[in-house]
Amino acid sequence: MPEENTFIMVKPDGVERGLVGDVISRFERKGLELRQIRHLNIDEDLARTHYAEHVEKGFFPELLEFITSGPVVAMEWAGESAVSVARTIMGATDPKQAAPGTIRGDLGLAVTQNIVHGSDSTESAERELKIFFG
Ligand code: IDP
Ligand code: MG
Repeated sequence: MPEENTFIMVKPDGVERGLVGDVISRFERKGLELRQIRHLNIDEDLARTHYAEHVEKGFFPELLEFITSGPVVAMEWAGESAVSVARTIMGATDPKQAAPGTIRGDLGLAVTQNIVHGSDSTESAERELKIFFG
């Protein structure tokens, strides 16, 4: 199985609620490896770049308001099939539908404030890691 790198981010709700350690712990215990981490605020330009695929969607104004509302913790994680493994650990986009045992299933209720972002493919991971880590 291929070694992959993926981009994971604790969103403003997760940072505000003190869930950074819980999120990191879940990825560590799974066996993924933390490679890079930074704490930053996302401005509108960065939000539009990161969420380019969503800028025309109806929910984008709400997403923009949310993702720029406070600091985030951006990370690079590595490991075997890291992209899909991380998505499994995160759970479904809507925390109401996310399975128990997943980050979103255990810790969230609202679809916008869903605690964590994770790349959805190796191509997205490469693009997103470049945006946040150069
Ligand atoms: P993902 O984070 O599971 O990959 P995406 O479809 O890429 O989900 O959506 C990006 C983010 O936009 C979600 O994580 C969530 O914060 C927000 N979002 C997605 N769909 C909706 C919606 O229908 N209403 C409000 N916010 C949404
Ligand atoms: Mg996505």
